Amino acid sequence: MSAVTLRSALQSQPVSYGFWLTLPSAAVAKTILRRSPEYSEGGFSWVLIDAEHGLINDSHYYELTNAIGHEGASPIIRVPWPEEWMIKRALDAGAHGIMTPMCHTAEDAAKVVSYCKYPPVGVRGYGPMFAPHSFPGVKPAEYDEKTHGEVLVVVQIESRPGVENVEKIANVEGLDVLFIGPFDLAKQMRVTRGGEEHEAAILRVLKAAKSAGKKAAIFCSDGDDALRRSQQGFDMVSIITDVGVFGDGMLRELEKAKGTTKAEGKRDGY
Ligand code: 3PY
Ligand code: MG
Repeated sequence: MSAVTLRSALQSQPVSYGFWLTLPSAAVAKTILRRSPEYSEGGFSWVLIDAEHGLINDSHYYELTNAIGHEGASPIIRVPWPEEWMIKRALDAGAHGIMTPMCHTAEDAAKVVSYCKYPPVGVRGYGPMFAPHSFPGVKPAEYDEKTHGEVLVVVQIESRPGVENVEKIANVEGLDVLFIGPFDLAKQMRVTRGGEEHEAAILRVLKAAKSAGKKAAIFCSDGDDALRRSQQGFDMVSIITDVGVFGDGMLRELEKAKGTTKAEGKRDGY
């Protein structure tokens, strides 16, 4: 079994469930994970620490990766941009995997793989003083020898060139997961989210990932959306964001308190 929880989950579970952390709060992540079953019993195997659009920066990484790693899930950091130095800082702070936005070409993907791996495979700079701490039971030498090579490399397909080049991207060695950002995908392609072209692009990415033996993942607005995507064959789905739950949950209870419970419509946002 890999020290990277999500890698084990992707190998052993039909679907790997995760959620989006946009607040820099270990307490929020732990509260959710403590209440959930183990991933092998249907719980979460990963948490996306969102340093692209969330209120999270690299001074939060160490505490968040440790909190999540020790609750039995993999902390995956979405860095703001596919920059070498950003990826290095996220891995050194203890990320079990890296997600990068806006992968347009196979060259983009190959660079991300290279930034995630030590030489001779890649170019990652050396200095993992703190990286092993978020992997329960992993000793420093074990991180160097094995675990670093198992960190997950995830790129987001969320642009027209990304879709047009997706078969080549999917074949990049060392890349583990193609992750669709449906919101950017629609905006960048200038098509309607949920419309025919958008769905066709999503299915093309799914097919390319599967044909290349890679995992396919997608951001979902809620559990219904996540169920539909997993039934389509996605291996990894996020079910909602932390703030999505807080906002919707508070409103639902307020409506109940006022005796004005409304029928809930489809959730359609972040
Ligand atoms: C998108 O939908 O663009 C995403 O990146 C999901 O967070
Ligand atoms: Mg996006």
